[in-house]
Amino acid sequence: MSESSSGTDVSGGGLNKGLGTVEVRLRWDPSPMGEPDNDLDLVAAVYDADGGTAYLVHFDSRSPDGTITLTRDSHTGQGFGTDEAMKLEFDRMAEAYTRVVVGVVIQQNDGRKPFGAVQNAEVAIFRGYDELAVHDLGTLGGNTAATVAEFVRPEGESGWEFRHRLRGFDAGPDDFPGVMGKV
Ligand SMILES: [Ca+2]
Repeated sequence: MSESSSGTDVSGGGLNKGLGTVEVRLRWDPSPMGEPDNDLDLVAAVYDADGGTAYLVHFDSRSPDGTITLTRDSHTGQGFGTDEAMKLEFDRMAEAYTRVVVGVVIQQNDGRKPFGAVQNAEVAIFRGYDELAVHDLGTLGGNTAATVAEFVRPEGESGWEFRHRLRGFDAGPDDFPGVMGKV
C-alpha cells in the first residue's frame, strides 16, 4: 500500500500518463446556524469503450473491483481540511474501462442550494504530492452539480491521461449521474 514507492511514477513535467493513484479532495464550509446542512457529494462515473456507464461510485455505491474508494465522507462540511475524498487506482483498473469522470453534486433537501450558496467550496486533484488541478466551485454560481476531472485511456494506449474539466450542471443527485459523462 506504499504510494511513495509506486513503480509507475513518471517524473518530468507535463507527462500525465501512468497516473497511478489519484486522490480527489473536496472541502466546503458548513451552512449557517439554523439553515439546512451543506451536503456535497463526490461522484465518479466509469465508462467502458462503448461509452456505456459501467458503474458509479458515491457515498452509498462502491466500485465492484475496489479501484475507486470514497475514503472520507461528510454530510455537513464541518471540521478542518478535506471533508470528502476519493481515491482512484488507475494501475489496477480493468482494461474494459476507458474513461472516468469525477463530479460534485449538492444534496437538495429543502429547496434549491447552488454552489453560490455554499462558502469556500473547493476541489483539488492530487497525484501523490503533485496537485494536478484545483477548482473554486463558488465560480459555478447557480449550478447545483459540476464535473471536475476527466481521466481517459486512449485507444491502444495502456496509460491513463488526466484532462482538466470544470463544467457546471443544473442537476441534482438523482439526474446528475445520467448527464455527467456527456461531453
Ligand atoms: Ca456528502
